[in-house]
Amino acid sequence: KSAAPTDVVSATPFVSTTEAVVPGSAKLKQAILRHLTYTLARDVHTATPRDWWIATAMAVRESILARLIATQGVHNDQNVRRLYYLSLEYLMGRLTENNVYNTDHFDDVVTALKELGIEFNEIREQEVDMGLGNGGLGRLAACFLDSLATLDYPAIGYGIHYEFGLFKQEFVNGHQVEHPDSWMIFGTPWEVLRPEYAVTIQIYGQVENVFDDLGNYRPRWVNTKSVMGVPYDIPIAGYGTKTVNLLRLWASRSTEEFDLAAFNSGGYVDAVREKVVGETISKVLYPNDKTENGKELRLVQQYFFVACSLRDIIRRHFRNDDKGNTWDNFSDKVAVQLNDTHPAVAVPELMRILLDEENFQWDKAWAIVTRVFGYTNHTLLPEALEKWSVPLFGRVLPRHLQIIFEINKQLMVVVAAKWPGDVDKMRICSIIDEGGAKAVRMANLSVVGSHAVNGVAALHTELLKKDLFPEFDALYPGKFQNKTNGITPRRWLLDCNPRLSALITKTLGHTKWAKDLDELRGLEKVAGDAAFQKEFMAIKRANKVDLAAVIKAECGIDVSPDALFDVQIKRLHEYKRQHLNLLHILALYRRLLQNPALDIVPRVFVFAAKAAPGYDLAKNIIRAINMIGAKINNDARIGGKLKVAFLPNYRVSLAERIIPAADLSEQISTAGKEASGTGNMKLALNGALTIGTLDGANVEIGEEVGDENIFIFGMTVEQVEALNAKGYNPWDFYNADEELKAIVDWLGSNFFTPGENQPFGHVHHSLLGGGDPYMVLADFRSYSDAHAKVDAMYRHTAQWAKSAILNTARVGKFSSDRTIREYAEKIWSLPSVKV
Ligand code: B1N
Repeated sequence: KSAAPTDVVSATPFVSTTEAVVPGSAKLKQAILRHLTYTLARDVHTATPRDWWIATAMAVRESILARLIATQGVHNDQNVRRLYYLSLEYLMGRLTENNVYNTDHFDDVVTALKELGIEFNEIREQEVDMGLGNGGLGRLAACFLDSLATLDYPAIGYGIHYEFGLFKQEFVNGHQVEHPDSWMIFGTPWEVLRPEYAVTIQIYGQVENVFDDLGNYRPRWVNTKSVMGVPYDIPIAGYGTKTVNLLRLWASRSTEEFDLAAFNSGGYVDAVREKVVGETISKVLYPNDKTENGKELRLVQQYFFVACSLRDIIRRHFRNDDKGNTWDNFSDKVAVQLNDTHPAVAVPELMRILLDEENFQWDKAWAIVTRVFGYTNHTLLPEALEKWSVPLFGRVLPRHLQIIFEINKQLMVVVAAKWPGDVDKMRICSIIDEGGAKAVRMANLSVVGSHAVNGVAALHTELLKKDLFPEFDALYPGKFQNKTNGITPRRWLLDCNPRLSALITKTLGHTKWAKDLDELRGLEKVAGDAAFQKEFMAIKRANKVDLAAVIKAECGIDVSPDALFDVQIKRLHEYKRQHLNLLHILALYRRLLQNPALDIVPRVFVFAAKAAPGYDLAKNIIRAINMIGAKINNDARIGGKLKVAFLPNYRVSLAERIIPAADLSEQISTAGKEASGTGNMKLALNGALTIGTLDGANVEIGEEVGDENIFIFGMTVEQVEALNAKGYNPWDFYNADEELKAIVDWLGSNFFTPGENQPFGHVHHSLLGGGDPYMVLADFRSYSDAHAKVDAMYRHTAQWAKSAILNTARVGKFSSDRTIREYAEKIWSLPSVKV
């Protein structure tokens, strides 16, 4: 074996891989100019802002790639145990600023650019977000990669190199309009193509049932189509450490064999044209967050990236055969985490490799598989639990379907032994749903195929055990665990809120907090200090001035930084109840119209949210907020006391502008429906107070910050269950509350869009005729009362400031570093490795 680490090659011909660039603004300036000339063919006179951004990224990249090579070399030489994170989504956002901060190049970059007459703040706006995810699940994967590298855990993320990430959102007359997100059309300096690790995988075809000479069943998967996966590597630099891990994303390419038939019959040009089929697999991210649609291409995407990744994992393991690696120690070296059920086809795929390619006996293969996998569940909502129609599954992956049937057969034996004669238990546990059209239940497959299953917040995990999987919890005691989500404090405080970061560093006298977020507890003792409160609130105000400029530019709305910024930013979903927020806005507006002298704290309601393109109700809620907002914003009668700003195209880089400026964080899902939430953590960390239900991680945020520093309202999970059991009728709440009745009727009218017929009919219907499945009306009054308490507290500037500071001081638990340490200890048995 050569001495060079085999996972890494030189990325650009200009960079020496052996000699890291010594930090220092002079060296950096040189490197920037070198890349301007030799990578971009520009000089300082013709360089565009985009050129400066790329040259800067390329310059910083040099030292990151050098560290990547070193890290992979150490991991390889020490034959370390690694964690492989399989996720269909990574919501990375912009990479440059985070990489600059994590590698401690910030001051040098700013200085170097200043000497060249360039502002770093301006060029960083050139970078398009890497938006390869829908929402919390994809962003969690990105935060985990940051923590894994920061804590020196050997880890590789695998996913798909989508050509189009989550759609761009625009509003036209208040309606959401989607546009393709061609984020990589001009390339990105942060990825490296690795043709030498391309793999070819098989899909479709049939299974031939054949027997070998000894009479053993040796199925053969034949007449398959081949697809090639080409990996792009994105370096993941840890903060304050030398470790650089990688995110490996697969792009699909047609192989020559793929269209041989077309080639022979239709001739050359048709054959080449047909090659688009293979390229289609990695074309586009499905924009559905929790609404599964069972589309064939989605299953093909899942299998494609899983098959490519497992091939790569196995290659890496056997490359170290000289260090003793065999299948016998595979599960000692390999831990694979399934980010929800989206990569669950990895379970039958690894079985297939072991059985059909490596000739393992079933039991030995199954023992390896179940030691390797862990499964994270992210939702209890039934519409989000993946199911694949059996005929569809059998057409795409015939051999895998056979294996799933065999796994299920053995599962049924175990279930029957535990509950003799109880067919109900068998029906519930079965991987195959037999009620109606037959379907493969991917969650059941994931539970059975993994050694550990976890929920993402304490409450969610309890409900996972009690409501979704009580039988499996009884069958496999100890398999279910909780791992409360977290967020990386690097992106979500250090990078996005430099003013507050500087104040914290000055006050605590160190920067350790960015790596040990519990250090923020040190702020508790100054929370009541008037001078500190003044500084803290001045920073909040400065961040609000910045956000006000964004609101002006994006929405054309003037807002005052002295108003209370009331923020709800997340995917648009009925269960998240943006329409509850809207009802409260209508109530305030009506109260002001009826009593113009009413003394309320001026508020700016900030929304940002994308709706899945086929989700009509969600889109109608967006329209309602936009049109009602427009009316309120232009109504001189209320003297500017209320403003509604719906910022278009919510994405990571926009969240980074909104979160530091928020006073109030809306976390108002129906209790039991939001598995965890992570925006709640980001907002609290940046000094926003939460108004929220006892749902997901809100419960734990309340435990940390204390009851007097959070506004909890609404029904508990138990109360929701009881009301459902008794039979919920929204009309009871509508008829019993004069104000509620008036605003719901108002919403149902065309007051806000004269001339239109039932413009918000969909929302209105969901609240009354539709049965209000998320009990918006039931929680309205308690929500409105909680807002009155918000209003009262905000008037007491010192009290509000103290609470805001205590929020920042007390949410250290929600660092993804804590989460990752728990996974590493309790699920992955993963030692860290210092580079
Ligand atoms: O995962 C986040 C949690 O904080 C949120 O509470 C949870 O809603 C979110 C199908 C999902 N659960 N399920 C999804 C995404 C895409 C898809 O196609 C389901 N996202 C969540 C992180 O744990």
